[in-house]
Amino acid sequence: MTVRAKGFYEKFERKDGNDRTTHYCAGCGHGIIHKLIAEAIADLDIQDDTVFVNPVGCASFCYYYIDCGHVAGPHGRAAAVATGLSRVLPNKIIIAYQGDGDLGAIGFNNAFQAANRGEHFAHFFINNALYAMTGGQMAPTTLPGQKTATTPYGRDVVKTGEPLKVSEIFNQLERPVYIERESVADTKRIMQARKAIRKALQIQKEGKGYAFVEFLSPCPTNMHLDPIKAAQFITEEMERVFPLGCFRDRSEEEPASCQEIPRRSLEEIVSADYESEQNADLSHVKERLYKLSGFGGQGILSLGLVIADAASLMGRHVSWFPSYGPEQRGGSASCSVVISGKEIGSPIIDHPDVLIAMNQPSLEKFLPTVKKEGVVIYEASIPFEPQAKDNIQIVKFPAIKIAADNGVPKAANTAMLGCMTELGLLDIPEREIRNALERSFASKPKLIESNMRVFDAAKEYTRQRLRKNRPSD
Ligand SMILES: Cc1ncc(C[n+]2csc(CCOP(=O)(O)OP(=O)(O)O)c2C)c(N)n1
Ligand code: SF4
Repeated sequence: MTVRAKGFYEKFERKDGNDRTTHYCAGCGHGIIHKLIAEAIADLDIQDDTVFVNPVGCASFCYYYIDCGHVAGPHGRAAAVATGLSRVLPNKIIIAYQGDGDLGAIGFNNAFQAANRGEHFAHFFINNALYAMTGGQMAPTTLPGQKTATTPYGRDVVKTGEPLKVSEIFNQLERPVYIERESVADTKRIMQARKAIRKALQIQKEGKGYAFVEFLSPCPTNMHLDPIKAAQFITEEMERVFPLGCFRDRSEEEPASCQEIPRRSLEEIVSADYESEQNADLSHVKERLYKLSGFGGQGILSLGLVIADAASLMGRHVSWFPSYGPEQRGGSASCSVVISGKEIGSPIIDHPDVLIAMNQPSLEKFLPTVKKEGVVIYEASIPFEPQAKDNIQIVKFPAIKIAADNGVPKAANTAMLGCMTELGLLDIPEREIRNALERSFASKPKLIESNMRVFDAAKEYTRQRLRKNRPSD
């Protein structure tokens, strides 16, 4: 039986299929680097205290293998996620792991700013000179003349710039404590890489600050080379552009150069910053679940944000959970808002108390999910008469017409907000709702007045025509 390296899971049970092998191709540098990190975590006895931020790229699945805490960041955002984690978990070891597409392209500014602030985490940067996971496109680190899927005639530096030397760039910054570039192309180099990983993690263990290690790493599959030739490419071609070595090691200096970032535990932050809210008695606040839905472009997500904003400034616990993607291009969009007097377990709503449906597909989709005695407000122009059951109250409301009649056809979401307010569905003083609506137009102040007009007209319509149905009465 194969014996796993220390720090790896005994079996890769999170991985579908074969739980004995990794998903990496033969000769891939990621597997080597994972092993070095896993062993270092175990040897430094920090396994139970380590949180690993996974990238998007071939290494998205680090969490299959390395036995420690894991968080998956969005593409390019590992350094931002690591910043948040290291600030609220000051006694933990945080590792951000990123490829050269993830760190050098979409996430460069995140990474650069974290290095510039000297955040307390170990930052491992895997430079294989291309985007591997997506099929071998040019990365910022692609060598001049290197052929990739998007540079079939070789990278033309006149058109696309020179390879980004991230270690050299970070070395211009004041606050990083340690910066080193190594390679995993052969055993001698792997031993240097091993040392660099241990150093970066030791710096974390001692709470000294930001440590960055870049690895030149083979990707035989997308380099279209066998593993031996891919390793040669690293040593003979990549090292010429990206020389190996330690750029900086200030770990033995007095703490002055390892400047301390104010870090407070989550508990401290909650008790200091939200003391008044903490002390406020919220036991009377009933949890309410709102599902807001319609076409992408109807302002559904913004409507949810206004409600969430108003409730959060009232000291309520709030979550806002959008669902979009292809829906933004004309399909259905929705968001879930939870307002509660106690901490919220999950932002996902299966059975809302209140459903706002601005189009027919959303009405048909979410109506069957509404709780008994819940409320549904649907856009009056939808050519569909929902049938009430389970004591669900159904309100037909001409949001689009009211918005258009008041000169802002796009403000049907604001009209819905007016209706919800007047029907007492929000349990938030109207003043706070108006403030939140106004804040939502902070970058477009010209729209405040017209939206207030729509809000008032919607309230007036509701008072005159629907108020007798006020669900909370
Ligand atoms: C927002 C976003 N844009 C683009 C993508 C597509 N994408 C997935 S991985 C990746 C680049 C991966 O390259 P790299 O960071 O170098 O990692 P590697 O796969 O080489 O290890 C891209 C562009 C995505 N998932 N999300
Ligand atoms: S495609 Fe390249 S980087 Fe991705 S697993 Fe295979 S060898 Fe590794």
